[in-house]
Amino acid sequence: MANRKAIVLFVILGSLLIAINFSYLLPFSTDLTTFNDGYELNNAFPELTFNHAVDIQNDGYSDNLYIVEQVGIIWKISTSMDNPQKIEFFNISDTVRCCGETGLLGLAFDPNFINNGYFYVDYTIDNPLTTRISRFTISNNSYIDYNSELIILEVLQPYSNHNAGSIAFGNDEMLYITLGDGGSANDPQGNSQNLQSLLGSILRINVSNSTIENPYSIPSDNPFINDQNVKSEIWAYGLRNPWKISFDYQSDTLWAGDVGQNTYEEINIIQKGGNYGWNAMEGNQCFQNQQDCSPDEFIPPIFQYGRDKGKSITGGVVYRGLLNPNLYGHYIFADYVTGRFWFMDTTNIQDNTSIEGVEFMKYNMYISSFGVDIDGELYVAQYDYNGEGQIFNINAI
Ligand SMILES: [Ca+2]
Ligand SMILES: [Ca+2]
Repeated sequence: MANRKAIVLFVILGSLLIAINFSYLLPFSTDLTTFNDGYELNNAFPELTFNHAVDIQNDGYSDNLYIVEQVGIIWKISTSMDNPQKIEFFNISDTVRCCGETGLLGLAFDPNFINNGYFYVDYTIDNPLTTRISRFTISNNSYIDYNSELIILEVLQPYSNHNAGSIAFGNDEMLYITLGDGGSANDPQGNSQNLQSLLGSILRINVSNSTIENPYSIPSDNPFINDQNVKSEIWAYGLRNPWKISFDYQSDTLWAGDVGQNTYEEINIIQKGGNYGWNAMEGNQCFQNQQDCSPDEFIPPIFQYGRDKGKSITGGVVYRGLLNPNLYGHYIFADYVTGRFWFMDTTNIQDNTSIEGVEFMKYNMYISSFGVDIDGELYVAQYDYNGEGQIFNINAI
């Protein structure tokens, strides 16, 4: 009898626990797969899949969208067609060292691409491990002569990770290049605070008169041009792995997502000559209790989040399109690992003043890049190891 009572009690208690657990867990487990607050991802090109997609760009004059695959291929898609095909635009897969954090990582079209056919890529080569930024030229009939490659800049990479690799032109028509701290962990070589190293920095160079002998020049208004002890290419430094920069051309602001080490992921507005703290600081906190850390010396992130929200930030873009009026002027970004999306209203932003990121979606996928088409409409790249990655739009529900 005692046993039977115990069993009955056990069943009742168990049922109660299950009921409680279900009522508690149901919304929570839903949140693990997807969470939407006002917006959702929609497949932009349902018929098309991509292999290790890492960048999305437009060419500044046509409705073509360019999807960069880390393996060394760039696909061209016409956004005005109903069911567009992907057309191979560029292929250096035989040259590129891929993958992990190496590969073809960045693409930028020359501000005068329509006339000169120039575009720029950032990719990794082996023996020795090197980041290379090159210019290629496309002819009028869309043919690329691979012999047109003009190497702009090469930077040795001490370790295979933290190569950043995002490149972009500003309103000033200068080329901005992101370089991570070199890699490994904790910046063991101290590159990010070392102004004699290009690593851990955002560079700014002039490529408007590039020749093989003089592939770039230093803009006369670069911050360290008169300092003999500093690499004059450096525009900003103290960055760990600025995976994705983008210009908001309307406000003339350069946005960067900087991937953290152990604790914080950062969004930064990049200023001329700015020191963003790494590896003295991680986010708003002194890194590993460094004795010499003086937070006032560094530019703090505009926004940071901790390990409860994500592990690797994917910097985004300021939305200036028409289809989502409520997102106009908002910077939109995500976490690569957790698939959480945030927006922040940049309308009244002031220098170095933090603003709140609003988490508005979560998807169970790896988000590697944001990009916009010629109309400023937003695209999101899903990174996939098996060639099944897709490109999405963000739309109001
Ligand atoms: Ca590296
Ligand atoms: Ca920082």
